[in-house]
Amino acid sequence: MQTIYSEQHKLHHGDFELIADGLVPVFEMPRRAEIILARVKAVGLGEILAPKDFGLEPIKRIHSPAFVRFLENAWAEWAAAGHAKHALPYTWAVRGMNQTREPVAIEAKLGFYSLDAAAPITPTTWAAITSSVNVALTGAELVKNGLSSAFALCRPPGHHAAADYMGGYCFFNNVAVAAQYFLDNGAARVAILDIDYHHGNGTQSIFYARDDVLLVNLHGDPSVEYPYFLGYADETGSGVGEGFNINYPMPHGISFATWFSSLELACQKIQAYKPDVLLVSLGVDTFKGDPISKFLLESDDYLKIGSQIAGLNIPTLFVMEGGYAVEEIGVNAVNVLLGFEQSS
Ligand code: SP5
Ligand code: ZN
Repeated sequence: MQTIYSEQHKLHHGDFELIADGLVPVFEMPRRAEIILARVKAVGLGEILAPKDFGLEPIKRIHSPAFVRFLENAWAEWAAAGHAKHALPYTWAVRGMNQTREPVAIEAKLGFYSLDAAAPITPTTWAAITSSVNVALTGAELVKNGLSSAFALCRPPGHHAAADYMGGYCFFNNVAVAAQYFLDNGAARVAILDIDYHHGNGTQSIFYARDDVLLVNLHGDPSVEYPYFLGYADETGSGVGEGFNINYPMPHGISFATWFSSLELACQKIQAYKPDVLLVSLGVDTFKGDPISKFLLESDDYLKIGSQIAGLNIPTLFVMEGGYAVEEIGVNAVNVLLGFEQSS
């Protein structure tokens, strides 16, 4: 399997994120991608390719022009306002406040275009997030042109980002942009399987009213787990999209066997949909050693996940999302790909 990777990811390295313990050093760091790349090389997974530049048009098929403009200019505006530390939001428009009028002050724009204070913007974040999308799009092009699979080693991740907000370490929704690319280049139906520990709220929100994308999410129960405000089982899609959004929320501490039975159900739904292509939002923060998560998967379990996905026999693009047990992230992520290859 070919891997698409760019050194440009290193240009995004935020300093702090806000969690329950206060401002803490970011969990989402460059070393994550470096460890995965090292593992790809160590096992000889396949060729490693640099991304092509697809420009902003494919991004604007998913994200609003105003949001794209905000991200492109955010650091310059933040610096011009006299701030030196990495940019984080701290005020949000909640129920009853104006959620549609873009404010002028960059401090306000940050809250207007975000879900939380976990996606810090640095002077070079823009270069990294556009590169991460290009990694996903390059993988999509390879699969569109006939490869049976590819691995987009995206960083920063994307599945918490919606059409017009960032959050949860995510800025552009890489997997959503890639899915739309397939649809714009000949595919009639695509499926997205999101196995990151956290619900992919951004991807859900982007495709919620559509029937050309089947989205299946396996994740921690949002009543007790981030992103808290989306990801329940009764969110099944709206309008023509009714039935094309499927959530499998699961409690903290769930066994792999129970988690895997949800994956089997997910695969049945995907099989029945008969998609032209499958995209996998590949997060390995389900690992027992993950510092911010509460599932208990072990490294060998990831081989079985890959094998199960291969059983669908659909052209597949893997898109990297979360995973914060940094030293083990390479083994865990690449085990999914090895399990897939061994059963293909
Ligand atoms: C892409 C991705 O996986 N984003 C995840 C963002 C999660 N942010 C919220 C983390 C809350 C952590 N709370 C537990 C802290 C334990 N010390
Ligand atoms: Zn996650």
